[in-house]
Amino acid sequence: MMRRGDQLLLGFLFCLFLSLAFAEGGKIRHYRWEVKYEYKSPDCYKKLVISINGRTPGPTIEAEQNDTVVVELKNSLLTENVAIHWHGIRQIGTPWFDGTEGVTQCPILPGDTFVYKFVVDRPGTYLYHAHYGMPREAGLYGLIRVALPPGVSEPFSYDYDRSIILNDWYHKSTYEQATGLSSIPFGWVGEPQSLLIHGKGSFNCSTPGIQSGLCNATNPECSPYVLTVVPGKTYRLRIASLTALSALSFQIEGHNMTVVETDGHYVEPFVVKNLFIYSGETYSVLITADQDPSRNYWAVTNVVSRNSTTPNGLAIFNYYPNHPKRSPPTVPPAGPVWNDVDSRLAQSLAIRARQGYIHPPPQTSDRVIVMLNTQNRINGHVRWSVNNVSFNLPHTPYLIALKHKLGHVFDQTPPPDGYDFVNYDIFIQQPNVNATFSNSIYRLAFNSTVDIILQNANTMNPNNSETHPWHLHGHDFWVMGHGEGKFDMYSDPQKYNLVDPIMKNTVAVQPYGWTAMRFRADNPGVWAFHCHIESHFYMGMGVVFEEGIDKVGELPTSIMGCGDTRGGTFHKP
Ligand SMILES: *[C@@H]1O[C@H](CO)[C@@H](O)[C@H](O)[C@H]1NC(C)=O
Ligand SMILES: *[C@@H]1O[C@H](CO)[C@@H](O)[C@H](O)[C@H]1NC(C)=O
Ligand SMILES: *[C@@H]1O[C@H](CO)[C@@H](O)[C@H](O)[C@H]1NC(C)=O
Ligand SMILES: *[C@@H]1O[C@H](CO)[C@@H](O)[C@H](O)[C@H]1NC(C)=O
Ligand SMILES: *[C@@H]1O[C@H](CO)[C@@H](O)[C@H](O)[C@H]1NC(C)=O
Ligand SMILES: *[C@@H]1O[C@H](CO)[C@@H](O)[C@H](O)[C@H]1NC(C)=O
Ligand SMILES: *[C@@H]1O[C@H](CO)[C@@H](O)[C@H](O)[C@H]1NC(C)=O
Ligand SMILES: *[C@@H]1O[C@H](CO)[C@@H](O)[C@H](O)[C@H]1NC(C)=O
Ligand SMILES: *[C@@H]1O[C@H](CO)[C@@H](O)[C@H](O)[C@H]1NC(C)=O
Ligand SMILES: [Cu+2]
Repeated sequence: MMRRGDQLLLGFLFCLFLSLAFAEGGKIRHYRWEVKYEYKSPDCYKKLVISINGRTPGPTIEAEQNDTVVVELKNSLLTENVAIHWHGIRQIGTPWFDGTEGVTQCPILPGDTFVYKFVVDRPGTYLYHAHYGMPREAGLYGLIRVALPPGVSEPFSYDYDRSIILNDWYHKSTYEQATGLSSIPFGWVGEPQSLLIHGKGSFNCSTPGIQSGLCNATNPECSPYVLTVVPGKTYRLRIASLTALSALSFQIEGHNMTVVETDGHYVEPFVVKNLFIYSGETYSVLITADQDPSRNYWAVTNVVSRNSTTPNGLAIFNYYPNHPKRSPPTVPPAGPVWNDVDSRLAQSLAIRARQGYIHPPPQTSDRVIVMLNTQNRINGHVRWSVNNVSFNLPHTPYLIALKHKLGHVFDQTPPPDGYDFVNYDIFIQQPNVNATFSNSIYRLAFNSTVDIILQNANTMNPNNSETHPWHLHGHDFWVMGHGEGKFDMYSDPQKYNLVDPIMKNTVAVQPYGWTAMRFRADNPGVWAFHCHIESHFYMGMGVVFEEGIDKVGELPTSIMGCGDTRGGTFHKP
């Protein structure tokens, strides 16, 4: 019989062998995660949160380019399903591990373990989060940092690499929120109670009506996040937003920031005092600790684009060796006003690919899909729509349905490629706000070049148009242009940036504006494209693209088990 020590040694040697065997194609990064409910007080108010291995934000995945990430995910949520999306990872060759329940997989049932395995093929800053229902905003999110291989350096230098995730935080459970959104009369989720900087915020416990014992302002869980810096050093700060609703500005009092990366692509550097960041985006900025080192400074995040009641989020930019908890002697800067659309548009227009790292876009496209973003009513429900179609998911995930030719499980009529440009006034409340439900999808010719024009419009409220950050799965796209008002199909394409457009996976469309993007449909699979505002997607603001389904390899059975894939009664193609 083998002694335990020998077994461990053997196991160790085996692991060593595995990592050596895969050394050429990158290392294996193995994570074992347990997802469960826990009481936490991230903003001093105690509520049930969803944690990964006891933490929210969850553990950061650290990998090198071309490594394989393996996440063994155990769902210990008693009654709730889960799935995790690896946001910004294109899943080339593994479309079934995109983690989009209803699109690429069945949900992971309570008690089950699911293994995700995918390659991180590009350096940069990415995210992961729950993509089933609304649990993302209950705390199920984190960062993926992919480093360059040893010996390769970034086109900018810094002394230290740090990261923070920004989030907004609600006290109501996601169940209450989802129920309100799908009820008649409609119950809106309202503005978040606080903003979190890397999982820490500060709700005012003296707010009238707060049940005693639930909120404790001196709980160390909600002491402000501290970013300690050494005077004179330069920091790369990776900033990510996973807000449920809010568009944010982020700034560090008295310090400028140089934007150098977004969504895994190098940006031609530009300096900002505050960074606008939308849900689903990541940025790297460089900050030099070159101010008076005898004091600390505020890091502030505030809501923009909504006339919000949410108080600003605060963290401490701590100059070593000052005490990390020492409050800065100043009043925190208020941040930009919420309705200054011009400044936000200016930042979007300033983002260009870095010289030397430009991926030239195709100069023409094969297909143009204009997507009118509207708020509507269907049978008394408040919904969001694209070209008058409000999206809902079928029971059988599209990837499985398409691969196994289960044509009956979703509507086969394609959704519209545009809207009535001539007669639709984007600036007014519509006389007829009715729209239709559909689970139909866009089928794209494999390897064709597709332009998407996001066209914003007035909501069902007077003089109101909202900001929507759109996120595309399975691809990066070129940001060809942004503009105000109604997109003109004849003149606006002439203003496209065909020279050095940035590539991204998430981009915002501003109130009453348009955003044009281009991508190549060259990643066989089925990919969601949706507004990253949790409640908007829940209310139908999304579409699905299929491309090259015939080139998708055999699907793992682990993604099946729901809808028409139950019990494997269908036949293999
Ligand atoms: C990563 O893998 C791709 C495809 O196999 C290869 O072209 C590239 O050179 C690799 N990069 C690194 C840094 O290993
Ligand atoms: C907290 O709320 C109480 C009651 O509304 C108010 O008096 C107090 O000024 C608030 N504190 C802060 C820091 O906003
Ligand atoms: C609040 O938290 C502090 C620090 O953990 C603790 O000492 C104190 O007893 C708590 N107060 C209440 C009312 O629970
Ligand atoms: C920040 O940048 C602005 C504009 O370039 C400049 O006027 C200001 O002096 C800079 N502030 C610091 C602290 O470097
Ligand atoms: C913003 O909301 C506040 C109330 O929270 C209101 O007083 C103010 O008029 C609003 N501003 C605009 C421009 O709608
Ligand atoms: C909109 O739909 C409702 C049913 O939900 C219907 O009663 C109403 O007539 C429709 N309005 C128009 C203008 O078609
Ligand atoms: C949207 O669809 C509804 C229901 O089919 C229809 O009544 C309405 O006219 C359509 N609106 C637009 C702007 O196409
Ligand atoms: C896709 O299209 C590009 C540009 O036309 C071409 O270079 C490439 O070979 C095509 N790839 C495939 C897999 O067909
Ligand atoms: C909407 O905006 C227009 C133009 O700015 C203004 O004339 C009108 O009074 C506003 N209406 C409302 C309901 O705020
Ligand atoms: Cu939206």
